[in-house]
Amino acid sequence: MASPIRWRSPLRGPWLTSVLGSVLLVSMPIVIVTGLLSYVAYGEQARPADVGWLHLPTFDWPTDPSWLFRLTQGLHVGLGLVLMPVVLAKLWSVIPRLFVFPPARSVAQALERLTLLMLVGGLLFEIVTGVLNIQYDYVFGFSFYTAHYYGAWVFVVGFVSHVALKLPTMVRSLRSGSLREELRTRRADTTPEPIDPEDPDSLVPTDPDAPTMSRRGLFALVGGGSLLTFALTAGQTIGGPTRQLALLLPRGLDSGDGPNDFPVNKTADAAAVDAASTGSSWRLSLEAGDTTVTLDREQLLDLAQHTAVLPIACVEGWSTTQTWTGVRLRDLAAQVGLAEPTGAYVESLQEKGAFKAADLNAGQVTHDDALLALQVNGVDLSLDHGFPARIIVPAMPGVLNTKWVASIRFEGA
Ligand SMILES: Nc1nc2c(c(=O)[nH]1)N[C@H]1C(S)=C(S)[C@@H](COP(=O)(O)O)O[C@H]1N2
Ligand SMILES: [Mo]
Repeated sequence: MASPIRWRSPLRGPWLTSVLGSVLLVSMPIVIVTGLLSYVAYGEQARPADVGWLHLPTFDWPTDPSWLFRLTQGLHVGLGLVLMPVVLAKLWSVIPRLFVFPPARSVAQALERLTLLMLVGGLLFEIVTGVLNIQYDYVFGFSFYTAHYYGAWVFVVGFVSHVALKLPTMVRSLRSGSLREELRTRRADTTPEPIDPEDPDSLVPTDPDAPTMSRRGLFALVGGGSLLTFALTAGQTIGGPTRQLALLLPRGLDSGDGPNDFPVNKTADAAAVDAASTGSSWRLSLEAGDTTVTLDREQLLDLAQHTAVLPIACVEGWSTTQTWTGVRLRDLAAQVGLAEPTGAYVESLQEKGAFKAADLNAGQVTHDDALLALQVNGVDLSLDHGFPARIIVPAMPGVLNTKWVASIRFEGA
């Protein structure tokens, strides 16, 4: 197969591609599975409305352990970001293939190239939409959830076919070299991989240039890139002074004062929730069937208070663990005569925006630590963190922990 461009890097070859590929083979399934779990955790409302048979069988997202979503979503976003340098290196290693002419010589090969298009196109699309979502830049004119979900399936089909087609080659190529030896080889001693007579499409250049770096140097560059990405993102989860380093996850750099000093996703200003509607005229409306009970904040504080240490874990990958105090959702259901609520629909004072309401499942309403929080870290919630009252439930995606709650409608008999 002829390429119009002469690719001459002596580092390129099936062994190098396979080493990079094996890293992705192990790690990408984690990104895929945790992403699909996020789809389950979000519940009915965030699911793309019309996905036909692409609907996965779902289950009620559990409430134990309380760090479950923190872990799955942290892995999804964290690993997704950290793998970007590996993906780029892998693409670089196979780039001559992109320019081969004619693009396909047989039907089988045309199909193979179609799966490659799905693999690379799907992955780049997922990276771009994912990163833009983290940056809070909804520049695209479509729903992030729908797009990222469809894109995921395109990528998964490409990924699975690619692995099925290339696994034997990968295993054979990995055996053709030794990582340990390559890690000891300096630039001056770096030589091209042997050309495999049985593989005319080999990535090894026929007229290689002199090396400008060793393979060890290339691995260090890629690993360094991943480490840098990690350093620029992990602070959002670790917290403390490292938070200021999390430049790639800018959300939540905005935070409050004193005990309320932890990341704010959307400020009261941004949600157009004003101090007047949250002041002394605020009432919480509790509903079940035809029963409605209205309570003010004093009355809520007179009910049994419960304290729990729980994380907020946002879909964007950041998380923060705080000590919350308030009324158990179970006790609020009892106020409207429901001993065993099977779910709840929570609405906020916010009039516009995607996150102004949320559906909770049975476990999320009845858990001992499922709260309508009035306080955090021993003081009243700040307006930005949801004063006068907010939902906080173990293991629930951040987005469902509605702030500035106005009403809760309980379901159940
Ligand atoms: N009413 C309302 N509640 C909301 C949101 C919102 O935009 N409006 N954002 C949600 C999201 S996406 C997250 S991650 C958490 C963040 O809570 P915090 O801002 O107190 O950290 O609040 C959730 N509750
Ligand atoms: Mo969030």
